[in-house]
This record gives sequence, structure tokens and C-alpha cells, in this order.
Amino acid sequence: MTEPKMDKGGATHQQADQRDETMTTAQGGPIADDQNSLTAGSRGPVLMEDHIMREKIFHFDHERIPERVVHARGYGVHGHFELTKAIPELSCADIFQREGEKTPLFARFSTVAGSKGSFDVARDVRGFAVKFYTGEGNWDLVGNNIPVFFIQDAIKFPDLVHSVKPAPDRNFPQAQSAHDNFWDFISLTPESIHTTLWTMSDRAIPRSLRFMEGFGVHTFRLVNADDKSHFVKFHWKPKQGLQSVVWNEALKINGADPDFHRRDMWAAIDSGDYPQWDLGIQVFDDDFADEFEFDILDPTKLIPEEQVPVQIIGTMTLDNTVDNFFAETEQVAFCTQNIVRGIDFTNDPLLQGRNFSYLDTQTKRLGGPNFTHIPINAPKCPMNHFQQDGHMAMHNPKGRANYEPNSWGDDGGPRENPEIGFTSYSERVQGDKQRTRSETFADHYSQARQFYVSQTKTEQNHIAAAYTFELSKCEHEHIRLRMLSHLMNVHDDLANAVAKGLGYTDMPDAAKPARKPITDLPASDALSILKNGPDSFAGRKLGLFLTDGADANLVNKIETTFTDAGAKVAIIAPHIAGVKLSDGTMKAADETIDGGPSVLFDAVALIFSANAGEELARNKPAQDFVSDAFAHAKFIAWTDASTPLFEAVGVAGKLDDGILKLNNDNVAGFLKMCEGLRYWARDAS
Ligand code: HDE
Repeated sequence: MTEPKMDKGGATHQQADQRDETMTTAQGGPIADDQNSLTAGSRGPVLMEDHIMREKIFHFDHERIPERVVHARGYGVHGHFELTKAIPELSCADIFQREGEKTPLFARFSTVAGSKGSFDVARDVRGFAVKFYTGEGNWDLVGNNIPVFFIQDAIKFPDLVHSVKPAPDRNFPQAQSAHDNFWDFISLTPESIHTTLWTMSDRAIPRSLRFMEGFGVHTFRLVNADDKSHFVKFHWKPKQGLQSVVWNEALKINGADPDFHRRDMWAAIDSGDYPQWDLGIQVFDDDFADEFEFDILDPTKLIPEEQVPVQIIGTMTLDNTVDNFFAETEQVAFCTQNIVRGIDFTNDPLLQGRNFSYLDTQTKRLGGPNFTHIPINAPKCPMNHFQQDGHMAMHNPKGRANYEPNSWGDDGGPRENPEIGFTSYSERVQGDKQRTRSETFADHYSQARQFYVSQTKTEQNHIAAAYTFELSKCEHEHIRLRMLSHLMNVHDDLANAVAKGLGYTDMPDAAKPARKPITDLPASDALSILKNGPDSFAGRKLGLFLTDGADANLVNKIETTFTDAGAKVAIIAPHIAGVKLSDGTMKAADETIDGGPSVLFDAVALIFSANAGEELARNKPAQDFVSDAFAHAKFIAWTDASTPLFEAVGVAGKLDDGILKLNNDNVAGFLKMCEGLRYWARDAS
């Protein structure tokens, strides 16, 4: 027999060499016929004794495991973390000691509310979970792409999640918060208002998983070898820069490509364009915590980067897709309690609740306590303990000792090690047993206002439009008005814009705040997406719409200019076989007009032959291609042949500085324009 083979997904195959290619049953028996069940005669009944068919159907019946109760729709990829700045003075965690050292990791990005089969560009928080396989055990940083959370205490989590998920009687709406139940709960839970500012902003509709930040949310501790502790907040900063889509575009992307984000991640890694994020830390001490306007244990608050700068200590590179989605992305089990020596928890009540929830949920989802044996969850450092048996036990110790202390000497198995073993930071704890919320958690509006005033005008407009959209989907007026009464405590401009959008002229009374809001917190540029975009078009995608006879020189020049700049170019054509360019060469298409609407691209160029324009002007998908690109503030390049199409959709009279008439000499100029990603002046008008 050969050694059992282990693939990345964890399946072991015990197959003799000569049978490597032969299909077998799960028991290893070679299969002669996988097309027909065993029947009594060719038209007779199927026989119970058909163990091959029964085993196959039995296994199929059990293919599904419970989907995650939240974050069900996710996409996982492999990568590594490289430490660029060692921080032994702050933390004795092994991963933070040696500059240049790489630690393997697995990252899973997700939406929260939708089920596993929902669409990618829902308006939602994105999960941003990273499992570091460090030399001293797994560290799971289970964060989000938004630095604050809706609630302050874990006991409210089931209510929050029930409210946003499909209602129990009608089982809709799916993967969205635009409904009465959600806004009913939110408007009765003022602590959530700050986070709704973020979810109503474009942060909740990222253009790509590659273009969003990640946050650990809670305050954690870093503890050094002398047991000295600092507080820390973790940040992921995408090297690709921040970018989101606009709401009308998101709605259309979900129809055109429900897998938009996962396809984008897959394609980027597959083509060697590996996404990277810097890991940043905001470090502060007790003195800062005492002076800060808010409680550092309150997960509905952030610490502005202007107050505590983010120091970059390393880089994550995602460079490998999974071999098997189920084995890796579905079975990965993140647990907030997976921390390593040198990192510790704080008393954030949400974090403490999570530390209970994740282990519990994995046991249910993965069927027992041995989910840590699954390769994607197993540490990559040595692992020795006396935990044994249970469902699907794969690591079974040899020998007699399965308890400790024992007197079996060298055969006695693993021993404690006070030198390198985990010790909790010895924080002094005292108090009465009680169910109360600290007074220091009572301010619910100040940072919501700070977020709003930190945005550009374009982003503020999008926030107001998002509240208007969502509240317009609420059937009950009292819910809309109750939300308005909270927005009045955030900012008058926002409240007035939403009231106008909803069609109300009389404002309700403002909600009574538990604590008077601070209205003069300074704007923080780090909170805006548009102030933190990239300064290049690298990693973005140009939609190049061609017809037969399109100018070959121009087409080739566009392709080289954009690909040389690190961008992707997708060819859209009337037929998938492609187009014959002016020089007679064939150019294969990536999409047809129907399948490749402009919402899938960051900018578009229309290069038609002189006689194709009239025909396209009568083609509805071609009209939508242009009118959507225009409405979504995209940069558009064109030649004379596009004029009939522009006229058909009313763009001809509105040519602005985001629309460039292209020739061989200004292709580089078009790329330069596209570096702005969107022509927001058009959006405002
Ligand atoms: Fe989670 N969360 N969560 N959460 N969460 C889960 O664990 C929970 C919270 C986050 O890609 C579940 O494996 C409670 C904050 C991510 O597999 C579950 C509370 C943040 C993921 C759970 C929170 C998160 C989860 C469901 C309130 C950002 C996906 C399936 C106390 C800092 C991980 C699972 C992945 C998943 C519980 C709040 C992030 C049920 C009780 C705050 C990224 O255990």
C-alpha cells in the first residue's frame, strides 16, 4: 500500500498505485458501471442490494452542512502575512518578532445578512476574517469592513440578526436591510445609529473585496514579554485603494453577475494580480483611554486615526485560490477566542459574547469537537494535547498516557510550559454582579455626526439617498418617522435631505438622547472613501465595446496602454465569437452586449465602425450600456461613430469633461482621466 495521500482540502485516499485512476466506492471498491443502477431485468425494479448506488445517493443526501447563521455567503482565499516592523516592545506574539518572516493565512470575506446563495453586491457589512497559522498557534482576527458595530452587548445579537433576515412568516426580503423589521429594531436601538451611517454609505457596496478596508472593531490588548499591556485596534489598509459602486449600479450588477465580488477576486489572483493589505495598529495606553471622549470598550465607537495614528507593521498578500470551496471556504471555522500569547481580550461585552458564540456555532456547523482536525482549521505548528475521541477523530495519540500529570516520564506525552505558554494579562477585575450598561456607553450620535461631516458632498448625498431608499421600503410610517427623529440628532442637513426624499415637510420631534451629543468633533479624512481612493487605474477594468471594422490601431493602443498600467480590458462585442478589426484581424470577445453591461466595468470605451452606430442606436442593451455608464459617473471614451447611440440615449447634448473623444494621440490622456475612477461632478448634477 502507498502512504495515504492528503490533498489541500483534506480528503485522504488510500489507493493502490495501479488503481489511481479507477473510480471506487468510499470503501475503496473499484466501480465497473457508474451509469446504471442494478435492476432485475433491463426494465425491472431497482434492487435494494445495489450498495454502489445506495452509497452514492446516501453521500449526496448529506452533502450540505448548516450554512452560517450570519456571514453565510463568503469567499475564501489563501495568502501570507509578512512582518515589516517587529514590535517585541509591544507584544511577545511569535508572529510579531522577526521582520521579513512570512506567516501563512486564510482569509474569508462575506456578506452578513444574505443566505449562501444570495448575491454579492448587497448593501451590507462585509466580513473580513483572517486566520493566521502562526508558529505558536492559530490567531483568528475576525473583523469587518466597517470599524464599528450595531450593538454594544452580545445579548442583542440574535435580535439584530432576526430583524435584518427574512421575516419568519413570509421569508422575505432576502439579503437586504430595506424593510420594516430592520428599521423598526434600529430605530428602537439608538446605539446602532452610528453603524447605520456606515451601512448607508458606499462602504456597504464595495466595488471589489480587494478595494475595502478591514477592521478588528474591538479594542484588544498587546502584551509584551514583561507582561506590559497596551490597548490596540487592528486595521487592514488595501494597497489597491478604496473604491465602491453607486447604488443603482449595485442593483444592476446583482442581476448581471450575482458573483461579481468572488469572480473579481478569483480573476485577480488567477492572473497574478495579488491583492495586498497593510496591517496597521492603533496603540494606546490607559491614559489615552481615560481621556478619550468615548469608552474604548464600546464597539459602536472608533478612535479617529487623527487622534491615534495607524502604524503599519506588515502586509498580507492573497496569492492562492482554494482547491475546493467546500473543504476550505465552507469548513473554515473562525473563532474570536483563537488568540495567541502576546495578544489578549478586553472587557468589550460584545467581544466577550463572541468568544462564546464562535466555538459553539462551529460545533453545530461542523458536527463535533474535532473540527480543528480539518486541514483548513488545523494549526501548522506542532499540536499536542490529551483531547481525544468524539466524532471524526483524525489525530489519535499513540501510547498509554492520556491524562496529566502522569509519571510515565518520556512516554508521558505533552507537558505544560510556563516559558512559552499562554498567560492571560492580569487585569484587576472587581464589581457587583449586575445587568447594567455603563454610563460611558450612552453617547449614540456624536460619532455618527463626525462620520457624516467627514464625507465629501458626493458621499453625503449617497448616504441621504440610501436612507431615503431604505426607509421608502418601510411600509409603516411610524418607523420612517422614528428613524428621522434619530437623524435629526446626527445632522440637520442629513435629516432634512432624507425628509425631503421621503416627501415629509413636517419634521417629527428629535429623539431624546441618553447623553447630549458632542457637535464639534473634527472631521476625519480617513473616514471617507473618496479621500482615500487610489491614484491609478491598476486593478480596475475597462469595458472596450467594439464592432466589426473598429479601428485596429486604436483598439490595440487602448489595450496595451491599459494593460501596461496594470488594468484589465474586457472586449464587448455583438457576438461572442468576436469582431473583425479594420486590419482584418479577429479580436475575440469576452462578453456580448447582453451579458456585459457597463455596470461590470470601471470605465468604458466605444470603438465602432462608421456604419455600426445607427444599428446600435436601436439596440436596447447598447443604449443601456451608454446610459448606465453616464448615470454612474463613469469615464467614457468614444469616436464619431458613437454619435447616433449618444443621441438615442440623450447623452449627445450633455458631453462633459468625463467623456473623451478618442484618437490615437490621447489614449494615455484617457487612462489618466480614468485614474479618477469616476467623474463625480456629473453625479452631483
Ligand atoms: Fe460574528 N458571528 N458575531 N461578528 N462574524 C459569526 O460564526 C457573533 C460580530 C464576523 O468568514 C458566526 O462561524 C455574535 C462582530 C465575521 O466564517 C457566529 C456577535 C464582527 C464572521 C457569530 C457577532 C463579526 C462572523 C456565524 C455579537 C466584526 C464570518 C458563523 C456579539 C468584528 C466568519 C460563524 C467566516 C460569523 C456570532 C458580532 C464578524 C454565529 C454573537 C462585531 C467576519 O458565531
